[in-house]
Amino acid sequence: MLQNVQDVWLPARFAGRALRLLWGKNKPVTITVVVVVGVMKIRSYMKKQERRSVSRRRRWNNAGKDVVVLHIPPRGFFCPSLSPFVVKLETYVRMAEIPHVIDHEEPLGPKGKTPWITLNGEDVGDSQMIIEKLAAKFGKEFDAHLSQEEKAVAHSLRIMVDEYFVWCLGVYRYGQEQGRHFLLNASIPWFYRPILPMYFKRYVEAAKTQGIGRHSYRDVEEMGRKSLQSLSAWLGEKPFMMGANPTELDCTVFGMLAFDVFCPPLSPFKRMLEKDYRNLHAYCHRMKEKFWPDWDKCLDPNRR
Ligand SMILES: N[C@@H](CCC(=O)N[C@@H](CS)C(=O)NCC(=O)O)C(=O)O
Repeated sequence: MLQNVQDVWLPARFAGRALRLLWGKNKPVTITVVVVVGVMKIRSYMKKQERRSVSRRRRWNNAGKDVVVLHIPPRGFFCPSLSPFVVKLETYVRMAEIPHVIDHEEPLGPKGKTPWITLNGEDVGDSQMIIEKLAAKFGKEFDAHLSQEEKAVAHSLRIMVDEYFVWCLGVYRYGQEQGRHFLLNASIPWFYRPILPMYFKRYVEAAKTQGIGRHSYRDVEEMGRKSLQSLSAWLGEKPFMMGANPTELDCTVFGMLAFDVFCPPLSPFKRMLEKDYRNLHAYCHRMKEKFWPDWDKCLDPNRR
């Protein structure tokens, strides 16, 4: 480390002195030198990035026939991912026992979102589209045995969780709590920290466009409660959402609730799960035990 600091610091001091000298003697030449060196540095950085991206792409495309490369952000301290959609997809891949490798280098995919996959050289984004594609390709449609009515219920519950309840959580986490959960649950590189408030602000704006972000925090909490109440009532005494066996819907529900069940800080939703909807709480533990026996090994050990 000390060696590295000296490697950078000494040449930088030397260059600074040389530039000061040159500036005193000839300003136009100094400016030209700074511009030329700057352009050369930027070009060499861009070339290096290009080479890295080519080698990464080669690695992903050569992962092996029918091996899924799962592109996701680095692990969390208490939950393998802070993203409900990542936990959803990874749970599905485990449920279906599809061979896969994890990539943390490029978490944002073709749609600018995480998770995404590369399969036999093809990139696919969006957890639901990926699950449907994998289910068809590997013959792992866990809801194939359901009646049309049951499929309709499973679809509606999935939409409630993925497209509605997620906003209730987001308004709480990014709006009311201003992203505090992020800092408690994952190691965020120092250079990302100044950008985070911008990301949270963008989310709050998106929630306003969606509509839910225009309600008071109290109202949003109650809207979220109704989703949890519905899930809890539907689950009842069943081991899994659609009966005795797990289906795709379980990946969605577990993915969305895992954070509140397993991670700090205490939130209104965590409290609801612990006090009012205990069957959902127990269900999350059941899902974790069944599909994530290596849960602890999938956590970031660098917890402060
Ligand atoms: N419908 C997408 C949603 C994915 C999503 O919203 N991911 C979030 C993380 S939870 C994300 O990538 N956010 C980054 C951004 O929007 O810039 C899916 O099911 O995969």
